[in-house]
Amino acid sequence: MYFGKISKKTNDRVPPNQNVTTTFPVLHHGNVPYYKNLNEWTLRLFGEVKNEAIFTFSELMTLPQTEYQNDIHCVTGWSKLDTTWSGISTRAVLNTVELLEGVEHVIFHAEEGWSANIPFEDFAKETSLLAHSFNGVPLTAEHGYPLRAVIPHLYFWKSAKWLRAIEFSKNDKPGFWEKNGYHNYGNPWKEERFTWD
Ligand SMILES: Nc1nc2c(c(=O)[nH]1)N[C@H]1C(S)=C(S)[C@@H](COP(=O)(O)O)O[C@H]1N2
Ligand SMILES: [Mo]
Repeated sequence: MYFGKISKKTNDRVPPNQNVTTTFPVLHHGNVPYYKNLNEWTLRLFGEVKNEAIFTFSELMTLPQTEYQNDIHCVTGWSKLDTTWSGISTRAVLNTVELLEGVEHVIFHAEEGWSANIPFEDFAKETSLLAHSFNGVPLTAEHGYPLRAVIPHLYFWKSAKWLRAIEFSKNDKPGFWEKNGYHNYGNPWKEERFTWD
């Protein structure tokens, strides 16, 4: 009976047509950047903001740090439960900028011009974060070192690896996968996978 309860609870956590994996697959388009020196890296906040901001990695590390545990769901069909990330909550990031009126969308800009769009509301959700560590150790290059978005309530393609800028916008700007047929929002519970099916 005890195990029955546990597995029911687990099933409630797995969106339709997803399979739980204990591995950690690596998925992306383009090349993995290998930073030798974090002096080469900055994070820019721009768009509908009163003042643009550019953070070095060490400046970001002075912001309040949080550890989050959540489940992630990739559109290709794997889900990974109880992943532990540490970093800066998007709310803490928002405390550093003064937004202009009418911001409704956020666009993550990564290396090589890759991008992903999410509604502002989803960016500001309390479970959304910018992660620098997974399971207590810095991200590997393949998983997004030095900083990636983690937006666990949407399919994992929204969770930009190798994040370099965050744009606040009045208008929506579909990103790399969204322009290539992925759903614009990507709710795993509604199976918002592709626009061609
Ligand atoms: N910069 C960048 N971030 C990206 C991608 C990408 O192609 N480029 N792919 C996304 C996709 S499709 C997935 S499923 C996840 C995979 O993250 P992982 O490799 O850490 O599992 O990263 C997302 N973030
Ligand atoms: Mo993906």
